[in-house]
Amino acid sequence: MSSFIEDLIARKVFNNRGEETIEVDIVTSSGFGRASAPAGKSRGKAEVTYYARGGVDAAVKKVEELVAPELAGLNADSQEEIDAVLHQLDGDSPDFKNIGGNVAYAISLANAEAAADSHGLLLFQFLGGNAATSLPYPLGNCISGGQHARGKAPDVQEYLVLPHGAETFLEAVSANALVHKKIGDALKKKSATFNGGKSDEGAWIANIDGIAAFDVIAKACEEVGNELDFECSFGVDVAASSLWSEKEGNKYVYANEGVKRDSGEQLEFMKELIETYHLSYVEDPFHEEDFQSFAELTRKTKNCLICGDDLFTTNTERLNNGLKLNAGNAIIIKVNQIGTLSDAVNTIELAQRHGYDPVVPHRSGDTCDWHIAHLAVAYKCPIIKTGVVEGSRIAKLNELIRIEHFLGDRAKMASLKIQKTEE
Ligand code: 2PG
Ligand code: MG
Repeated sequence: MSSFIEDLIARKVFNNRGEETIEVDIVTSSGFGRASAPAGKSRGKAEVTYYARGGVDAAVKKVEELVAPELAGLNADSQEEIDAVLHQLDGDSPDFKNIGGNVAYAISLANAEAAADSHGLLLFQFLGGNAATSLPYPLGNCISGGQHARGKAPDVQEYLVLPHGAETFLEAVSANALVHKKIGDALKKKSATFNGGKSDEGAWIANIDGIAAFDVIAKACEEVGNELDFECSFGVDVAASSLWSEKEGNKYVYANEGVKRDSGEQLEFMKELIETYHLSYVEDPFHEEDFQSFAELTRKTKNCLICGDDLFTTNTERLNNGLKLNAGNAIIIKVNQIGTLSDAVNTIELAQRHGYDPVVPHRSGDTCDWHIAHLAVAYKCPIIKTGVVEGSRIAKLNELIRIEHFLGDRAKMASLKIQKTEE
């Protein structure tokens, strides 16, 4: 079976926000791969550029005229070589500005899938081999705030359930669905204006204050934990770069709460939330340049993943800055923050060598592309962060249910740093 690239086709498709995005098909002599790129709304400053001038239309043309002839005839099995050609064609810009990071993403992932298919393998098997048998825990977005919401929603961007006591992926997904539903019911009772509105990620949007949101999700997790007889904890993505304001005198501005916090107060606030609600996961509690505060919070808390998203932007250089200080103990891996699969794998490996847990997430603007499900299994990422409901989220969860089913007796849940209380 050979995996030589015969054709590469690009087209414009749409994501769940109705925004244009790029989809790429790669045909080899005996296989086929397809991938489409997601898009973030609360982006890190250090993320690569999504598209060069001219947007998706210009990108489609460029892929067909410039990239396709260069990749034709190459072996799709050599992912690193394919990704290196993408960097070369981009003129090795630091931010993929000439080709576009989302274009590189779609080509890189379509190539990986085409190579797997050429060997008659599923993507996670091809990338991870026989050792790829552990399923990630689904970290499910239940309440949206910040840049992902409108109205008087909480300032924190995401309230996320983590069913860390589940013994199977299917069990974990069922727990998340139940927590999401209970939260919807509770919001209906709590807020007169709640009309069942949801964000791009399928999380509820309600006019409640931030602390009320903590209480609602805490109660739902406790009830579901009791009903299903395993522990459900929860966490947040503060997305603190969106709250940070130099204009306001270097403060985190919680507009809906009507509170401003300086760096020290933010640290205390985060510590207090972690302790009060036994949070198992906190993403971006500080703005993207504050490595020091990440390090301090990591030192001062236990049994909680302190995860960098905008802080690291899947970039080895930024991760190295964090490693020097022990800033955080987990890292978000978004392939389209950096461009190619090979770049993202370098970051995952660096993180794992230093004991940081890689967390693979969706983006708020996403398609039904399910590749991240395979990446989580292939590279032993203990958590996949995605929504609980909504098509582009369910596409990833259902793919993991299929993978778990396919693995049968060999399937196990990943090991998490969070301890179960009975242990
Ligand atoms: C995040 C993501 C995904 P966005 O901040 O982690 O939830 O948001 O895709 O808008 O950057
Ligand atoms: Mg984030």
